[in-house]
This record gives sequence, C-alpha cells and structure tokens, in this order.
Amino acid sequence: MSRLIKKVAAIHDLSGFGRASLTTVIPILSTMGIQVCPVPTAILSTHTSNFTGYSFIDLTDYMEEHIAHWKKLNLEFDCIYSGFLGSPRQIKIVSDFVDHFGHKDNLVVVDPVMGDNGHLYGTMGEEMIVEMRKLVSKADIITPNFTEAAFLLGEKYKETTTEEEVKDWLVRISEMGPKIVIITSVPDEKINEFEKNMSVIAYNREDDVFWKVSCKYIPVSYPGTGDAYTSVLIGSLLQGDSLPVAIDRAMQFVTQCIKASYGFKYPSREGVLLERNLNTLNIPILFGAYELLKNDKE
Ligand code: PXL
Repeated sequence: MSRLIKKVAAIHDLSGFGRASLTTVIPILSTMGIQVCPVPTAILSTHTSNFTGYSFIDLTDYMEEHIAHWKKLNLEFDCIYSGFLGSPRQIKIVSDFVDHFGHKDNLVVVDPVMGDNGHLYGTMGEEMIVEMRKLVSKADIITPNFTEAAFLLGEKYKETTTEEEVKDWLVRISEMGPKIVIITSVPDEKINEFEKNMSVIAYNREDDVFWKVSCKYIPVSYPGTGDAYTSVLIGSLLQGDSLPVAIDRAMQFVTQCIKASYGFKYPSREGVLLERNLNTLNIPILFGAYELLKNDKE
C-alpha cells in the first residue's frame, strides 16, 4: 500500500505570504501526484525578499521532536528534499535526517538556498556556507543557482560566463559528493539585457554527461522560483522521467509562470502566479528543448 503514492520529506520554512518554500513545494508536488510530508524549519509571516518587518519563529528545537516521532513511526520516503535553512544547527539536523532516512533507493535532493544575483540572503553567513558544503556532500542531486554555485566553490560571482567555465564548476562541485549537479540561472556571454539567455546546465557524474536548457532572459526576479524549479524537477524524476526531460519540464514550468506574471506587471515580491499554471504540470511536454553538451574528454 505504501507504494501507491510516492512520498517526499520536504524540509523547508512556511512563509505565509509570497509563494516561496512550502507554499510552492506542496501545490506543485501534490499536482504531480506526490505526497509532501513537511518538516517545517521556521514560520514567517512572509518570505524575506523585499519585505521588511516580517515575523519569524525559528523551529530548530521543535524539528528534533518532529523527526524523533517520524523515526519511531519508521517512516520511509522516496525523496528527501531540503531548501531554505535558518542556521548552521538546522543544516546539521538535516544532515542527521539524511543519515537516518536516506538509503540507496531514495533520492536526496539539497537545494543549497543561500542567495541570488551575486548576494547572500540576509540570514546567511560564512558559517552557513561551510555547513552547506558538508550537507551537499551527502546529496544525490543539488540545485544551486549560479550565485550559490559560486559560494559553494569560493569563486567570485560574475555577470557573464562561458559554457566551459560552467562545466568546470559543475565537475568541481560534483567532486564534493553529489552525483548530479544542476546549476540554474546561468547567465550567458552577452551582457545586453534584451538579447541574453538564461540557462540551466546539469552534470551527471556517473555518466559523465552535461545537459543544457535555455530560455530568453526575462528582466525580473520572483522569489520562490528556485523552489518551483526543484519541486517540478523532483516530481518529474519521481514520475520516472530522465534527467534531461526533468530539467526541461522544470524550466518550461518556471518560464511559463514568470511569463504569466510578468505580462500583468504582477508585484514581484508576491511570487509568480502559480495557481494559474499548476494544471500545465499534467499535460505531456509537446517539444523538448534540451541539448546534450559536448564533453571535452571525448
Ligand atoms: O527559497 C526562497 C526562500 C525561502 N524561504 C524564505 C526566503 C526565501 C527567499 O527569499 O526568504 C524565508
């Protein structure tokens, strides 16, 4: 009976307004036919991007009781998925969670949420980066954006990059432990706002292959789109898709959500118009846009 519906343990905060973390993860995975079992890390009135004066309760102490009960129940998950974490101690709790509930047949996905557009979020610091490097070493798949990839490697953030450089970063990050590394929001070589592309580039260390999906850059940034991306990716992989199809579906969904919102000049801090787009998760993708990148070793 337990195999009827796949289960994801989702370790994220609950931000009441603004469509980030659990309020994005739950609707997406539920729509894709997957059960979400949350481990809440904190409760906030809103996410922290472009809101001030938000209320915040840190649930680090509570998380240990929540997880202890799950251990007694001997719960099993098809995937463990962590996102925004509030403190170095929380990262250690997630790491213990992975040691206990992770096994060779489930998927450990860590989205090392730390910052965007070259900057760390207000609650992040050097100690968080050090702990996050340890956590990513235990993951099967990680989904840093370009800024987070730079912080993981201790590289300087840049506004432009080349495919060769991103491939080098992907291989170096995968050497930290994860089998699959997916870097999102990769800028390209052009700086002109209206011509440039935004890409997702993935590396699978076991097969030694790189995959890329690109779309035209839209000059706006919505919080929670990273959570939406990783949620669709997980849903797609749990539905049995291959890695390139999963990175493609996730990119198409997020692009669709951004375009739906941008067309209305929707206030960016409220997140994307998720609810208007959820049903597109249930139609088959009509065309695939992914490419296989040349591997220089071949
Ligand atoms: O993953 C985005 C996110 C999640 N949770 C909180 C945030 C953000 C981004 O700003 O502030 C609390």
